Amino acid sequence: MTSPSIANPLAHAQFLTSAARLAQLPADERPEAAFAGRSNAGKSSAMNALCGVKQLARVSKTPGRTQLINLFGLPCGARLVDLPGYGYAAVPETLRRSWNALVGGYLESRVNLRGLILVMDIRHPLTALDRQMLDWNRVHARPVHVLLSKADKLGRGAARAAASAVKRELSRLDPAIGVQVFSALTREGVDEARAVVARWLDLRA
Ligand SMILES: Nc1nc2c(ncn2[C@@H]2O[C@H](COP(=O)(O)OP(=O)(O)OP(=O)(O)O)[C@@H](O)[C@H]2O)c(=O)[nH]1
Ligand SMILES: [Mg+2]
Repeated sequence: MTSPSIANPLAHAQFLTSAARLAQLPADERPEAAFAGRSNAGKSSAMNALCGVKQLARVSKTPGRTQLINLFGLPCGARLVDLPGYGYAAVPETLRRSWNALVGGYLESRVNLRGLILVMDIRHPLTALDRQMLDWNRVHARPVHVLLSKADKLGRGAARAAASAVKRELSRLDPAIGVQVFSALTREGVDEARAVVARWLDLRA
């Protein structure tokens, strides 16, 4: 349960900078938690919900428009990272390749990345590219937590069944991967997801 007396450890996040290339990222000495997922899966909405602001990360109705790594800073110096989405069919090959270099490079090289929130539309989980993200991430065996977003689009029973199926499937890959139902719209699962990120970043409310 959310209590107004409990402060949000992810409050007061502010836009820091965008990077189109790895070289444009800020020095990697501060802890970061990254949000990844298919275009339109609800990454920006999830980040906004966790931070408790409406428009921190831009929410787009046009899939695939966010092609940059967007970084947000918390007052303590830790950062939240909105990674560009993937899997949008109309993206040309050159763009696909630059996305590979940017996101793959970030996941493989970023030593201060403490954990990866992988956002999947609960109606279309575990795409081939979601699995590729998990593969890239496995290089450093970083914690992964899956948000099955837009749960409000399904009934409760169907959402629970979808979550169990994804859990079962992922536990074969790595039993440590967290999986939860999430909705930025109804705020279902916001507290649980926020607690995971706060733990990764050593934040206290
Ligand atoms: N019903 C419902 N719609 C949602 C939810 N989360 C996001 N959306 C909608 O889904 C669309 C995409 O949301 P974004 O948060 O922009 O998705 P994204 O993954 O950041 O998309 P890109 O940055 O383009 O990759 C928007 O129209 C949102 O309003 C949710 O929990 N429930
Ligand atoms: Mg986005």
